[in-house]
Amino acid sequence: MAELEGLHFGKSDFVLLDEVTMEQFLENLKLRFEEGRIYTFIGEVVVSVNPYRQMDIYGNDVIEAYRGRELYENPPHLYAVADAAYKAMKRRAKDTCIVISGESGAGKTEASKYIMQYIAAITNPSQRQEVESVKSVLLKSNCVLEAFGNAKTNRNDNSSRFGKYMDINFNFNGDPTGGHINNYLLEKSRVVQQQEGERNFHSFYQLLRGGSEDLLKSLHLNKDPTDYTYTSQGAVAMTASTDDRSHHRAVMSALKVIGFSQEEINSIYKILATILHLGNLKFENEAENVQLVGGDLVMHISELTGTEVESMRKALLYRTVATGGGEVIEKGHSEQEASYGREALAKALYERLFGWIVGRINSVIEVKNYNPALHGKNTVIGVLDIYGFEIFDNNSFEQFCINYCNEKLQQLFIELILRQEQDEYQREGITWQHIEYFNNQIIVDLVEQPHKGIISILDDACLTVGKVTDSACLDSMNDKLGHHPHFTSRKLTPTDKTMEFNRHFRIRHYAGDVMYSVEGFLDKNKDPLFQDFKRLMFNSSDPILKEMWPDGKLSITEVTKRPLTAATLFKNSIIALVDKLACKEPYYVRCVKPNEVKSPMLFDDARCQHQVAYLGLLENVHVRRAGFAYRQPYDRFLQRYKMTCEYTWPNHLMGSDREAVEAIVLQHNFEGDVAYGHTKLFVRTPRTLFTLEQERTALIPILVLFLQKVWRGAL
Ligand code: AOV
Ligand code: MG
Repeated sequence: MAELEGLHFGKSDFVLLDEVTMEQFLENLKLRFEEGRIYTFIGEVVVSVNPYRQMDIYGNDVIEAYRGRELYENPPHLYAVADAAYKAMKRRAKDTCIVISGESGAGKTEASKYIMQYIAAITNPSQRQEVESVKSVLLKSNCVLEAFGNAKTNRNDNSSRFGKYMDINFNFNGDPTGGHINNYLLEKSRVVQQQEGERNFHSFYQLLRGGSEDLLKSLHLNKDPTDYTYTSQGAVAMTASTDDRSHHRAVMSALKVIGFSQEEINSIYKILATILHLGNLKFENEAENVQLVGGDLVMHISELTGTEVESMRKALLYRTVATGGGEVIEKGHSEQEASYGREALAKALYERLFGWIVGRINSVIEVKNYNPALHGKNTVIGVLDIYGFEIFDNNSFEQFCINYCNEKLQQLFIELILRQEQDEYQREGITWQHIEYFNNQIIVDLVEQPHKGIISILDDACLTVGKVTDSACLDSMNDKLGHHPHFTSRKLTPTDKTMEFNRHFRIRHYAGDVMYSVEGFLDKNKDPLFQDFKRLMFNSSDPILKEMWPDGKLSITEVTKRPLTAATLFKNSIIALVDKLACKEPYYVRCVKPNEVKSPMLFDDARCQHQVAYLGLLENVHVRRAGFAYRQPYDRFLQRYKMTCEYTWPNHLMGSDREAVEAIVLQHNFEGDVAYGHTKLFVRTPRTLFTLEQERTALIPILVLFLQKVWRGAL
């Protein structure tokens, strides 16, 4: 509200738009972006536009300005949302969560870091040592997770290639006592393959560029990333904005602050080096059997993984299989199988390393010895920074999972925003009119429904004995989903020239149509890794590596149960995530990417319009306006506007604040536009508050003069 006076910055809340149309919405967003106002409210939701430049709006003075204030007292900011979530948690002992969404490069991760910094800055005023150390681990964990989970993509030089949900626990004082990180679907295919213009995860380049000579020598590595297949395919080992060397130092120091031992850090680097060497292995066919070219690499790999050279060589070239009769035989790989097996191992090593690092951080920040009887209720703020909706030229299994996740979150958004509104009206005894909105449950069902959904069809195909091809799986989808309004394929719409025969299917997502190429779906879903590798790693002499491979304990004849498929594991984790979020009071940050070229100047209307549409922002404004755009507790309303009414200024003599508020409303003839709740005044149209604000702004100089005269004794 405070920003209402600065009208040339546009409307600080989209509910104040004269008309809720896409044109007006975009015009306001653009105007504010161009004026350097990157945040705008929709009620309690913050819409953020990536400024692509350093803004001087995150300093301690700004933090102080937002601390403990009400949302509408300051201009829109991430800090306002962070403070609202924190206040709800502290004052009302509510678990809250901040959900940050938007497409790749829209600014989610940066927003999550500012939110964490804000929470760290406003807590623990007495500087208690144990709280300070929890805070520093929480903050430092970002640096480590970004090193291992982020990479340069064509969309973002520091793109998170995993989803992150972090719970921060608080004691009754409102100080952080610990936390927990959940990670979702690391894009492990990047370890072995990068597109033109992209890089592998930062960690590899940081090690090569930043590691000391001694360290690199002990790992048998050279400094140059172009020497390694896995760090050179995208042909951009360097990026302008990524200083690998200084990041390496920062990560080393963060690991130490968090509490990783030197031995653990050594193991991490040994695993990274192993992966780089694995990528350089070459296989060659020799008289039917595949052989390894050059012996040194296998020696290095076995040294770094604490395994026998011979066992490593064997695992790379053969697999052990149990026959029906319980007999165990060794079967030589084809060249393709050997190469495939090596890639699967490299990906699994990295994925497990990442999972282990997250687990290790969790073990440090986990709340220990918390006794609610002694310490009061333990409350939580969750922060979700997860990949946004993705539409690429070629969409594969990863995009399918990511977009499904966004469908789930969108549903939660609509449901919670509506539910919250309805709950509040009910609590305050106000009648509420139902709002129509697109319920995307139908798309969620298309993907996740047992027996009928796409994931289930994929799983069935993966479980089928014998060779099932991707296109046979697509046939099965066509049979079962042909009638579904949000699913189509070339076979179902033969005249559609945009789809290649039998390879593509299209889902009509809430955010737009996405065409998926079914190629590789089954393999990525099954995600097979030869048991020989698992056993080998489990038998490593490096206890840390061994710890990452508990499933290697089983011998070949004991492995009977098929592990869950990748899609099902992901589905289960997302369902659990949604359950976690649904029981918390949600706060939202919706990030918009202004252009594709990382420019601080350019507001690309078409791109922004698309994002506003699929983030459901207009719907959000409608929902907010259809009910009552604003609500304020009587005492606060009175405090702010009492100067606009003769019966309430400077003090009222009425029985209650509510009656005094009624007097203000009556004096301005706003009766038709408000409703009186039990504790709050509800205002339907923004214009009402707007008028009051204008009147207040006009009165302030007069009052200031008046007060100055009083002080000087002139009156
Ligand atoms: P993302 O998390 O939404 O993408 P980031 O938070 O990594 O996007 O932001 C991308 C880049 O935009 C950052 O590296 C900054 O250069 C710039 N940026 C974002 N927000 C700000 C800000 N508030 N101030 C200044 N610069 C900013 V992805 O992780 O790719 O979905 O998977
Ligand atoms: Mg990110």
